[in-house]
Amino acid sequence: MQNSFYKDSIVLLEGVIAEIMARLDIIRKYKIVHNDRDPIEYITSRVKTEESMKEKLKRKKLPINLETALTKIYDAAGIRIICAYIDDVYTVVKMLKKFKDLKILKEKDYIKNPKSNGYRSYHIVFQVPLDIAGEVHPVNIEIQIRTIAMDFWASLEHEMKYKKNIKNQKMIVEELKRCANEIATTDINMQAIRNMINGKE
Ligand code: 0O2
Repeated sequence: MQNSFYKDSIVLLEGVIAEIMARLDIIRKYKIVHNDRDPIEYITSRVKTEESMKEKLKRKKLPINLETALTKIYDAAGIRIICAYIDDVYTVVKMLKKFKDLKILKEKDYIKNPKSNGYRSYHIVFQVPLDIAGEVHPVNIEIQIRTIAMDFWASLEHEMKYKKNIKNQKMIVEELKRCANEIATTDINMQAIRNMINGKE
């Protein structure tokens, strides 16, 4: 079903994910070999489903076609990097920015500037020069980097977004906001404790 919308471009979308995953894998292994801390807990990836892409194009009042999906929407290919601590998130951002061939198209720090609903995450969209048999294809990928706690919250909030006719929605939204603030405080406290354990404070 997905192939019918993305057609031959599925190779590029899966290719860009594989390319970034491979680069991250090498850095992580290199850090471990050199007794440096691996800032990443785990990584997930996905090609946005045809249904979700069409819904997003519609929501943004854009024409529903492949060209627009690949150029005007930045998250047809997406990677999510989950870290234990807030400092790790920024270490990963620095790590990614060291790839000189990746062009930053968009960057949003929803950790320093959380969304009004409480959403926290660091987003970067890169344009990656994907080399396929000597032919370079510029392909966009959205990378979301966040803590385990932020990810836990975002998964539940995302579930609510896609459910219709939820009872007590107003109360749930308020509760989620309260939890987001509690989680943010816990993330900061965990970081502070870790710094103390490691003699940084
Ligand atoms: P899905 O179903 O996860 O793919 P913009 O063009 O900047 O106005 P855009 O392109 O949506 O908006 O960019 P943004 O804000 O960086 O969001 C991109 C993705 O981040 C979203 O994709 C979500 O995955 C995630 N995200 C952003 N805001 C929220 C939020 O409030 N809650 C949760 N749970 N996730 C969020 P999609 O396509 O909206 O959704």
